[in-house]
Amino acid sequence: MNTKHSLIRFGFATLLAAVTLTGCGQSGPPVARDDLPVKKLEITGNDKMKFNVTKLEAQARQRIELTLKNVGSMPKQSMGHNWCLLTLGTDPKAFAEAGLAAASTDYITPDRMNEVIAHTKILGPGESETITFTAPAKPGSYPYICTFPGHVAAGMKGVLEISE
Ligand SMILES: [Cu+2]
Repeated sequence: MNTKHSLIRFGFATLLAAVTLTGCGQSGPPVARDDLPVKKLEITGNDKMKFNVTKLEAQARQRIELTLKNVGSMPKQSMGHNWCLLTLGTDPKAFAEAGLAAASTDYITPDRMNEVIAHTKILGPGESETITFTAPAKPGSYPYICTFPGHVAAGMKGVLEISE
């Protein structure tokens, strides 16, 4: 056994893994821009199955700190809310319908997690959650929805506008 060679081989394999993980392809998360301030976004959901804002804005690759608060008073089992940001071109209605039975994963089917950029968990009345993520690198109108059954159909959705 040649120790030196296996060490080199190990080093090379590690390098390869690192390159793969940091993502040279499109599937990896975008690298956050350090020259921009963190964008703080706040949004609420209510008992009428509505978000208080239907349009949010951020810049490409900007760090985002988003807080969702459920300002309603109805029980979580019948009126829970989350905030789920979808990839460009994902159909919100079809996405929500695919997750109807996925209660244990916040009504997001694991089959379609590749279409989710970021999401909070389902929140009950008075609860809030803050998530941080990096805005997509590609400008465009990214749909966001509440995945609780029936809420997209009732209009609980909006758009995150990503500019250059
Ligand atoms: Cu909802």
